[in-house]
Amino acid sequence: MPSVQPCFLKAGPFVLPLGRPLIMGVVNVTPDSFSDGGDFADSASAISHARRLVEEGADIIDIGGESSRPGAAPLPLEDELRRVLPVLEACVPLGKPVSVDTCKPEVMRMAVEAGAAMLNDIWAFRREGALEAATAAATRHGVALCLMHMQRDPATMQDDPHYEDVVAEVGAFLRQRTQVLIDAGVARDQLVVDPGFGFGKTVAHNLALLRHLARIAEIGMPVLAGLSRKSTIGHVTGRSDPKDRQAGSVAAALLAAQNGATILRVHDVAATRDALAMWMAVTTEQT
Ligand code: HH2
Repeated sequence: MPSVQPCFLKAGPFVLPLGRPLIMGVVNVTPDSFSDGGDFADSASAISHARRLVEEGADIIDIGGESSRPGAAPLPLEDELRRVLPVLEACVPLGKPVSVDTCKPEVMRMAVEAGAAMLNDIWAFRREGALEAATAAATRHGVALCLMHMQRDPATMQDDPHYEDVVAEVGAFLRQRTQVLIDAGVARDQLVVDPGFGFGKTVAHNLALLRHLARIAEIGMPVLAGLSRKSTIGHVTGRSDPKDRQAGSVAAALLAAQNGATILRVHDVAATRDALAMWMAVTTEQT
């Protein structure tokens, strides 16, 4: 696979230039997310939160109805649809690409019908029926697909995760999964890879992945980095409440951008946007 970074990402009707890192704002329509569980659990508050994130500068909105925190209980299909669809329908007219964070093929299909421009799957489309649903979404509707690495499953992933070489193993997994999608007919410029910070990884694994993110970018697909408010930031900063991790999260987002990430999945859009603006002003040669 080529290691040059793509210049744009196709996501439904959108063509997103990747000349600067894009900000993906998180909207968790959940009572139990580790980062903001319960804050936006009803449709009305989730919709107004999404509007606010767009005003603050989000380039993409990512709606999730099921928490993936370690040990989270699986959510029945009907409940996930009831949480996600009304928020998605209200967000599509905001004019930004809307991503849906799901591993269920039925949710993928209905999300695409309702106007989702991207599907984000922490299982990298490995659950039964997901590959078919994602391939159809990409080839028939032009939807972008984000494939994330996770060791084991949310229930057990943090039970003593182990790698010989975390960067090499995560990279090999993402190369293999993107090839599966390409072989199924998905265009390269609709694919995004994600090392899955916090998903079956210790603090040391997460820091190694952040330090060597450029090796993941060598796959030749846009890299999405989701470090926002995660426990590694709590560990490094000593902040036990995820909502107190904004400064650490912004620093981690900048480091990810510096090391090759082109989509930053964050809760704190305004702060991330300002930090990125400073970083871009210094690193983009203008005079
Ligand atoms: N992290 C979370 C959820 N979805 N998707 C991708 N592609 N990458 C990530 O790092 C990622 C993700 C977990 O964060 P959050 O949504 O805030 O929490 P929860 O899963 O508890 O709702």
